[in-house]
Amino acid sequence: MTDEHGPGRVTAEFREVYGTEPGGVWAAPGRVNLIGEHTDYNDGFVMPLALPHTCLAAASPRTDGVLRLHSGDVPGGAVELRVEELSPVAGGAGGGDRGGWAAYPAGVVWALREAGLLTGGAGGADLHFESTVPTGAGLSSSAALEVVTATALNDLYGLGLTPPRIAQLCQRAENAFVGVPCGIMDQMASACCTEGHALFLDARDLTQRQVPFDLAAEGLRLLVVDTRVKHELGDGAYASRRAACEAAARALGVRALRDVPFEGLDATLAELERLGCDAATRRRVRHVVTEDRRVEEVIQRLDAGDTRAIGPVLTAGHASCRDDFEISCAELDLVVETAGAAGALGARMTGGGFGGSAIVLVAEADADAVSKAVTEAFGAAGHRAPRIFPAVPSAGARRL
Ligand code: GAF
Repeated sequence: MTDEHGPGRVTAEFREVYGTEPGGVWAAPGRVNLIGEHTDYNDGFVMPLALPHTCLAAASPRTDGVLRLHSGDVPGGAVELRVEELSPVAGGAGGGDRGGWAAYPAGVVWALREAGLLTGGAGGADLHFESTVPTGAGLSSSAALEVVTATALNDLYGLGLTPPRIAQLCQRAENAFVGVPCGIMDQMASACCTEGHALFLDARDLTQRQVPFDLAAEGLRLLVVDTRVKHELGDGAYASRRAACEAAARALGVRALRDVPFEGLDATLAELERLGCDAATRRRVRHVVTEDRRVEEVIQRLDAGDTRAIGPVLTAGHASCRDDFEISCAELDLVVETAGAAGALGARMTGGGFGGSAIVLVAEADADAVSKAVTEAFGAAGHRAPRIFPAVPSAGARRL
């Protein structure tokens, strides 16, 4: 057995738990989002990149319709379920809000069956997971767990699913089985990102483009600052933001807020006021419409080869998340303010918000000073020390 997070260790652990050899080992990464927050469920644009941190799964198929799930990161034995009994209502293993990590992989198996992809006794499997994606940090540890499960079952059962289809089924699992009304970004990031690139995604039709994002070549670094303030998507605030956006789109008679043109934004906001929409909802709309525009600006600057120039756009995105979408918190704001004052090129919260992580774009030469300034500011404010590490654009889900 090896101590390293890798195929050797999960294989050895699988053997120990199940007493047999696994049929293979798969990996799926966590992500940070460069820009495009809360735009995915508004059919808009996002731009995540995969982290080197992965959820690994060692897995084997079974022929008796039994699903066994074991995690090296959670104390306790394997959870044992019958595939045919999985239902979003009963939850089998219990849902995200219904109690536990096993709902994510169980939900994926349920979603594959619901889509008619696993029939008869198919779908049974033994799975052992180990993850280095920090949990509750807004870095998509849940999506990594879902996507590694679907990728492993796709191979084990020869389902022929493409990465975007895998992402859709994982989103279905999280929405309907776990009960979290997330968009498609995190699952697409985990399934489709490639090394050295950010993923420019149109969340309406899943059109995607791999955008070269070679920070080292430009003497830059993207830091992740995990504030260690627990972020929890199931707590209702995410759902209420989503509901406000959908209500505004209905009031305007458009399919989604993506269809509100940036150029006519002031007129749209005036129209919403006339229709009786409250001020908070109008701010939500302004965030979504301006955020889509910021994704386009980032793309233009990256296409022009000017990565440094995306810094101010990231910082403007943070202000919009903080003031208009109201999903930031004191710790995230402190990262952005302190990093900016210490010489960072730009910074913003990343992911769902209400805690979790921020990203900081910084010249390599300034990275240590900026990290130190942020850590000291946290100490002075009486916050727990943040965890800071570089985001190296990494590969999406794969068999190892
Ligand atoms: C969470 C969700 F899961 C994503 O779908 C996305 O909405 C994000 O918050 C905000 O951009 O990560």
